[in-house]
Amino acid sequence: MKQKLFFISFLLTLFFPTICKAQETFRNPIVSGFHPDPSICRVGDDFYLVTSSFEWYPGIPVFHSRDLMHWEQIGHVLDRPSQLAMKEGLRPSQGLWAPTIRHHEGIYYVVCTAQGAGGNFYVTAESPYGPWSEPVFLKDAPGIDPSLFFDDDGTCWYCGSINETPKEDRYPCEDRIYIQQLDVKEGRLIGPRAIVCTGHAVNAPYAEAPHVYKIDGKYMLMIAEGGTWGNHAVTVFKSDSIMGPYVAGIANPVLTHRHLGNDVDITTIGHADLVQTKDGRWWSVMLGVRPLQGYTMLGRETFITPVEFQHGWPVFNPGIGRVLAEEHVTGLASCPFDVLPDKDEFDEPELRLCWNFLRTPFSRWHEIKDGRLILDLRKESVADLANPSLIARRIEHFDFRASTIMEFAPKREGEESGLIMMQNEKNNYRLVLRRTDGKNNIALIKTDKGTTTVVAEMPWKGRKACLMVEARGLEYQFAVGQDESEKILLGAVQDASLLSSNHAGGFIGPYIGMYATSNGQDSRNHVSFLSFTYSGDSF
Ligand code: 6LW
Repeated sequence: MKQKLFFISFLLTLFFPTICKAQETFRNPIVSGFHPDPSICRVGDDFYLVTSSFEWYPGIPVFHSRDLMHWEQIGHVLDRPSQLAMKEGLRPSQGLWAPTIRHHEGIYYVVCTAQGAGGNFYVTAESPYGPWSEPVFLKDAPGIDPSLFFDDDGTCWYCGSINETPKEDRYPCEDRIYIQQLDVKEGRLIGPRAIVCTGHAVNAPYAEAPHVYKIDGKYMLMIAEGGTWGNHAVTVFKSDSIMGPYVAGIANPVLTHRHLGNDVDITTIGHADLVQTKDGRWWSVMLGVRPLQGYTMLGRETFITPVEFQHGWPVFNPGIGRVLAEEHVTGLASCPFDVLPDKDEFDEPELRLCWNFLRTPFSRWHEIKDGRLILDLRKESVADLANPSLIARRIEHFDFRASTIMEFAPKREGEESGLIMMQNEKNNYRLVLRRTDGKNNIALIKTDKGTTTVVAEMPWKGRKACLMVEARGLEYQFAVGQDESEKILLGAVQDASLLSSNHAGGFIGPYIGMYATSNGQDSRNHVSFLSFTYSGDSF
């Protein structure tokens, strides 16, 4: 299917070169759903972007664009268990934090923190499509949010944030940005380490997300401050030497939405990275939240805004000073890509790139065969901090419909399979076919802050079921049928805010997908998913 779409789009570009055509505005976010901590680089006419993926596997999605507006996922940086060991017990919101992508002399570098899974590391590749190398862990690199900067002489500089300052030491300054040389041949930090910044104000908390650039012969350090939620901000500093001293820009913070209050369409703007187009214009990507009645329903997403250097300092969205939901394009021709059909019929040998596992799957418990995704029922459940038989994708829209057609015959008490919507092990909805008291039922089960209740349950005959959910903002309506045309509502309208980051806590965003478990029992049973459809109403 993918090859076919690619071929059609190739033919179209041959015969209709205007497919890359001018447009006046485009919509933010550029990558919707849980995609925080973006980092970007350009190679020729191509832009590449990576975001954090935390405990979800494969790790670090890679996106490609030629116009900065349309981003297509082309792979993952860490897609082999040998590269990323997110083991049982890894807590939600641990895992991969804040990658940086850079390109130098034909090699792509991604540097990142694997929280609870080895610390700071980097990988390299000759192509952003992969394969990426095994990770090189930097044992002597403390903290989080690593970044790389290649100076004109080829020297590679590592920049990071030392966090976890004890509470009693937190005022006036806490987290510290440091720079040290990285020997990329040896894979280790060398030479002296300089603490270069603690934020632009004496009481600036959470100095993090650093990136270094060289602008007109000076080193510019750009960082995030204020923490990743409402007080998030971007600040800049300059120095004549890479190791400092860095002097804060007088216009700091150069970008924030903290002064706009909670009642705006986009909040928490921060954690930015810069890129320059071929014709010399600057753009910045950053994370932000689109609150829905105060709830972070889609996690932190990736936004973009133009930047202009005035008197050597960056001005974000000149004349406007904030990130807009609708941005004006500045000289970039629109290059959309072909979007896959909403319905995934598992007709390719590999899973689509949108599908993720929870933590690293060290054994193979799924199979794609004859247009079916088959999952083994295993003891692990979503309530465990494990790698359950669960394959899910990000929820990327406030309003969407999702359904999955499943064939499953529960044989023993406790066996269940179906649709799952989750933020973490303590906050989720499951619409499953299960066996209880010797009978097969469809049950809607809610886990809210760790407390599980059965919302609704009905007897079910046969092994086939279509499990459905319709989301309208803060409301979910679940339904079941023999196929997509039958719709028996199950339970009343449910509260979607249970899956929000405010309610569930943590840094991640909500997922929806397919799930199977025998709830601690031995089982040789399987479930077949024939299709999974997700269609969202854009913006
Ligand atoms: C990220 C850091 C942050 O590493 O959240 O609050 C972390 N700030 O920049 C996870 O996204």
